[in-house]
Amino acid sequence: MLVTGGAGFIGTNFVRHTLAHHPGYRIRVLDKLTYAGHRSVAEDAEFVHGDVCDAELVERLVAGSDIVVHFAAESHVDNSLRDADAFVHSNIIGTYALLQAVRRHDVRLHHISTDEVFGDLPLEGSELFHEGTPYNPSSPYAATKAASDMLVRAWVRSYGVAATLSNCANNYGPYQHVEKFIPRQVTNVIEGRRPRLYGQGVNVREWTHVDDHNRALHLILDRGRIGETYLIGSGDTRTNREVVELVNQLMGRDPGDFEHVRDRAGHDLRYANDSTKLRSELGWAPEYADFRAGLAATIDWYRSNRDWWQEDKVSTEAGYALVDQ
Ligand code: NAD
Ligand code: TDX
Repeated sequence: MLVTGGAGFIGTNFVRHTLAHHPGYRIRVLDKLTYAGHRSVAEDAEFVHGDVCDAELVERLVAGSDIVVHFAAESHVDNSLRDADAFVHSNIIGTYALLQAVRRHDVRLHHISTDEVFGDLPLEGSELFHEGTPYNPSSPYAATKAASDMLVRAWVRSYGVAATLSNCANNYGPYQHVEKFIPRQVTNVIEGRRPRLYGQGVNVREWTHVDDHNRALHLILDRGRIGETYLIGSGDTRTNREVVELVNQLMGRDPGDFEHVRDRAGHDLRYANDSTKLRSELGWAPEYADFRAGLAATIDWYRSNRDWWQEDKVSTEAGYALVDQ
């Protein structure tokens, strides 16, 4: 199994999960080790340091694989708003390079995507994204992920590539970069800073534990129908303000002790996935049904693994300070 982006947040957890629960796989990771990659974590798998856009390298690695799981991407919306170059490069050209290689070598591909390709839902109401929701991305990040999904679908239809796709909601758990919402607030509190809430904090996200995402991916790898898309989401939606209050509470602080900072440009209002297809076809259900317990365990992980995030924290906060976030 070739895992692209296996040194990032979800990829790292995926490799660990696969080695622990699916020992039949021999894993090779391809990762560029951008600011978001931590090589040390994927020690148990073979590691290739390289760019998924490097067509020759990708061709060679794909030729020696039975299956490719494609996580590699630039993943942070705020970064894409500052400079989208790397997003267009890695997310679009990288997926294209992989598709050409899996097409030539007839190798199964699973493409990891996001609910952000659908744009957002109104704050009020109970509407959900589903597999047929039209694409309407808001941010440069989401637009490049939408483009990569479109390429995969076209390669399935036009060339018969054996690919599946999944669009997951917001993940949380260990090894997530401190630029992202939950680890940023948790590490702020550990360092004696106040959490930072964009705007009024009314935006809603659906929080899914990374292990539940990875369990869904293995079900799709084992029994997903080729050419199909599966939406993944726990069903647990919360406003950002509620999440910050819970972080404060779980860390023994006054729940209302946070700062409002400048809102994100084009900030998507609400994400919520209808994951009925995944649940009914493949029998998936989240094991982390209790977000509070999952968050408490995640907080413990950041408390116990300061060495893992300390350096990233300094550079990340310096970047946020430049744009008043
Ligand atoms: P991440 O930023 O933590 O990790 C991305 C990894 O990809 C890093 O190790 C990085 O070095 C590597 N990478 C980047 N560009 C590369 C390139 N050109 N060649 C090779 N490697 C490259 O991201 P993540 O949160 O783990 O997200 C993984 C995937 O899941 C992405 O495709 C993302 O769009 C998708 N996704 C993420 C979430 C979420 O909540 N984090 C939700 C849904 C979908
Ligand atoms: O300091 C912050 N304060 C804040 O209020 C940060 C970093 C974020 N936010 C808000 C913005 C969002 O409404 O919190 C919410 C979550 O922010 P992010 O962690 O940046 O996630 P989001 O933009 O929702 O995208 C995430 O989920 C979908 C991942 O980063 C994507 O890779 C994935 O595709």
